[in-house]
Amino acid sequence: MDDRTYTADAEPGDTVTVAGWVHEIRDLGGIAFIIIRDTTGKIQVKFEKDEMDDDLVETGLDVHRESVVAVTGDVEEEERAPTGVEIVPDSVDVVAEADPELPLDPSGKVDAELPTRLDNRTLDLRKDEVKAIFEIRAAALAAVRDAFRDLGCTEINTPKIVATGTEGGTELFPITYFGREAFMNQSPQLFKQLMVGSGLERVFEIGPIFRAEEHNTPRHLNEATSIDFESAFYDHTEAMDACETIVKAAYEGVAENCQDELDALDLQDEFEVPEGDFPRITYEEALERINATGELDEVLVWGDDLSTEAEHVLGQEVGEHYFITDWPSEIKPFYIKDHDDDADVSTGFDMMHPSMELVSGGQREHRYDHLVEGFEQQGLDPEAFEYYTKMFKYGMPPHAGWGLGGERLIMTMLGLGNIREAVLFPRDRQRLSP
Ligand code: ATP
Ligand code: AMO
Repeated sequence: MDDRTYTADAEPGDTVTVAGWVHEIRDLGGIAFIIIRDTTGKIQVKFEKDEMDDDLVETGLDVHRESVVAVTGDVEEEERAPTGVEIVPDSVDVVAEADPELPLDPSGKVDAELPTRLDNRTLDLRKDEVKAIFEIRAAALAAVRDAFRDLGCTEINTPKIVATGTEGGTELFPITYFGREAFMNQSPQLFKQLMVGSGLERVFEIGPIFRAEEHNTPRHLNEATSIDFESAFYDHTEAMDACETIVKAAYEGVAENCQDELDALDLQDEFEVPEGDFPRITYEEALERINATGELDEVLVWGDDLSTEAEHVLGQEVGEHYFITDWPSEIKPFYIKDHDDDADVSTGFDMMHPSMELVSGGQREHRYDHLVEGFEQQGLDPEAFEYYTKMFKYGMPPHAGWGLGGERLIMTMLGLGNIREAVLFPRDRQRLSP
């Protein structure tokens, strides 16, 4: 089947077979056209009714839009054709007929709401500007993988069915595992940490995380893609350096490889690779700057988490990617290390896009006694985590790392209004299929 020519490769003078979807049918009377679309572009097929075999004309023009057809014919130059060439067909084969009632219009002439698009993702992805998001996502992840390799990381895959949560008990999806309680993993956190004490030392993972988030929002998914990093002998500042490198690499990969896709999204002029160092501001300074704007109803005090509104206010102030460092220990998880000279302040950091949080990370508590104490302080049962803590008795180096939300990276990079647009088949509170 694949001795066909892609539409983009059809040159005048060639005899070709192109196979693809019927994008458009235009019947002007004596002359009619169908536009065929494949992954490389579109091409016009011309039917001159008086000059062509009736059966051929009938087969070509009775077909419904979005059917799959294979057309064999000569390629000719034609100024008036959308791409400057057209096929004069010798044969038309209807490979897969499409129902005349389409649930959405892939030519984009009729807009569809996001739920309709997600219910019919296959058709939705026939649109250039939708396909472009996923080509860009793939290019960004490829660049991220390369950049991790350049940093000396090994790619790992950790279990997604686990015995304990790590990111707070309320957001776990429980499952039954051969009669035992188990959960879908919220983060590779504990497993990636276990690797820094192994022979691997510096690792990354790109994989799914599962969170039973309370609310349906435009920036939360119940199944998301986490880009995780962890390195032995790194402190939190080195982890932030690595974070900056990876995020910039994602943008650079897209700038280098996705100009057509950026064009399809009308972003060719807007898209910019972030330049310079991302500012690093402390949590305390962040509170001061937010409070100084007077834009929030409440005054933020030490120990408060930043609400979505507070993040927006600060994002407006800073206007570029930035880090918030030195968070209060009490609002960071048990695995984050406190500063040696002030136990109230942690090494935890977040990396922010002006519109939302992209990354959380920090230096980790690698001292066995402190780690077990931390569990108790947060009301967690250290015994349930014994599979993790016991390895800290056998030589666990200082280490640091972070987790970056893959969909949020793409969403903010492309200015998408809803995180669901950056996932093929999103999972949210209402959506379990397709
Ligand atoms: P016939 O060519 O048999 O007389 P017709 O009168 O319907 O049939 P034209 O007058 O040639 O066809 O063209 C109709 C419309 O189609 C015109 O607007 C013309 O510009 C356009 N057209 C003709 N040929 C092409 C082509 N190869 N590609 C794009 N547009 C075309
Ligand atoms: P955190 O819980 O902050 O940290 O998650 C890290 C990043 O993952 C993304 N993210 C989400 N994206 C979409 N939908 C969700 N429901 C969702 N939840 C999280 C965000 C967030 O910044 N173990 C730590 C990381 C670490 O310290 O290494 C963690 O999971 O972009």
